[in-house]
Amino acid sequence: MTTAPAQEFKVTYSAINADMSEFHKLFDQGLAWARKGMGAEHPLIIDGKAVKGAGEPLADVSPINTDWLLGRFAAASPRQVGSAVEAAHAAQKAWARTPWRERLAILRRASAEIRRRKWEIGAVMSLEVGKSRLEALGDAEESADLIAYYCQVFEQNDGFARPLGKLAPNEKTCDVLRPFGVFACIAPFNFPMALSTGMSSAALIAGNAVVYKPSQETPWTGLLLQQCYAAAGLPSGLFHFITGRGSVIGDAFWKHPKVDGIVFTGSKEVGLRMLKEFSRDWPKPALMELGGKNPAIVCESADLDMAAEGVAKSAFSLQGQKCSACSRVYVDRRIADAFGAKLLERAKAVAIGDPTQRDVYFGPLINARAVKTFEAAVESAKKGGHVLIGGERLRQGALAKGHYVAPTIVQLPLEHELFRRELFVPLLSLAPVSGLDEALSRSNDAEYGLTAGIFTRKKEEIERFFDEIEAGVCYANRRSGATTGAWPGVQSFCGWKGSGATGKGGCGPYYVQQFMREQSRTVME
Ligand code: UN1
Repeated sequence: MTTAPAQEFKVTYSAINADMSEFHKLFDQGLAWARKGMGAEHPLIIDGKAVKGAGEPLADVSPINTDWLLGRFAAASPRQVGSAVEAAHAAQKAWARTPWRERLAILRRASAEIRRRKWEIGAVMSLEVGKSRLEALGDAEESADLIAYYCQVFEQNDGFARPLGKLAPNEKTCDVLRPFGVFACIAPFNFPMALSTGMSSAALIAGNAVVYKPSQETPWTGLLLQQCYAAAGLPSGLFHFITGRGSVIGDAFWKHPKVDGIVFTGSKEVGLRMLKEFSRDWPKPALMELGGKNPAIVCESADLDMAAEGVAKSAFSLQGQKCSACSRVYVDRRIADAFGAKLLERAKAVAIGDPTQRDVYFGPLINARAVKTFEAAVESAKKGGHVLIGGERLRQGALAKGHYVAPTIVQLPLEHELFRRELFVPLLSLAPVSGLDEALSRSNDAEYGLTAGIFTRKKEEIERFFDEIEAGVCYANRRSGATTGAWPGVQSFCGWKGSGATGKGGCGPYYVQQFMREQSRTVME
């Protein structure tokens, strides 16, 4: 372990309150550590034990340069998933009985361990996902804060036990929230640490056990989370690390009868199928965050520099591969040219390259399939609209080794299909509109409702936006990100409509409760 930071400072996705030379020094150390660990073989971890996989191991390859083999990860069989579920089921009862303050103490140690190792975790994510240094550190830091915040919520609610009323003088009732049992936790590639940590820690704090599957693209980051839980002293039956091919174990993961709940972040298509098939015998909880098609609205009175900066950051950070990414912008016709020019300047200035290097902002897409999606979307944009900037795959020099495409802005007619389809690539669709009325109705004309942003100097327009926009995470005049960058305890990350299942979001004050069911306990004295 190399990287206990000399000083404590906090890195979010867009801001750093410390001297960047110290930041880069520590990141370089993390990177050196990660590079040394490349190419290793990794087993499954079931019940605290290393277990060999059943099939050909998965090759974990960097999207920056596909010659870089990051590691080989065991491929589990459905039977091995079943044994993890059984072990989780057996261990969970004792965990549920453990006093909640003891559970919180263990999880808080896990949060501290993530913070202690954040430079290593960030470096692995940079290699594995293609995140810039700031994005990678932000993800690691958010993970530590997520646990800290959920513990705080649990404490503020006194462990979710409270007295209720009485109908007779000798009647006494206590209302408690209690865990469901075993949660299947299925995580995506884009925030492989924060989303895995947020989903699993909330389940654990609430007293559940977790069977965890990281994305096929990011098993190494998932393994680091398992190590942080183990180092914190989490009993081994409570968190099982299962890697494998989605096509082989995907369904085994949540269809096992002893899985009591699902927590999932991923595509709407997969999420909807799970929701329909999961509650076969009786209704079971399924917490889901399912992507977005997030609009930004730029009004006539907006500060156009601020708007261009906020929109560009949310469209192009992490190469547009965020559920929260800004993928459509509706701009008042009267200022459309001026705004468009400023936005194009920002897109032109994006520093593209190997994102593990300092000062690179924009790395590769996650895989070849994402590049295909990008290329097909550009072709679609050319039918009816036009490409203002970008549109091509990048192959110059070292970029040819990875999955690189250019930051892209297209202008489209309002009816174009690209205003509706989630792409998860750095392609921003823009259209002029007649004013706020049209911008709001176009924004809401979507199956998704995750994040949204507005830029205006008029207070009444901000209020109207908040009242009428159909989205769970709303921002006004946010230079650091028009639609991205929610933080634990600051912005609840709630998907409306096709973006979420429960109407309560991660990062927020109503999240951890969803991993529990209510029991009222009445005693006649
Ligand atoms: C996601 O976009 O997939 O708000 C998760 C944000 C980050 C990530 C959210 N906290 O942009």
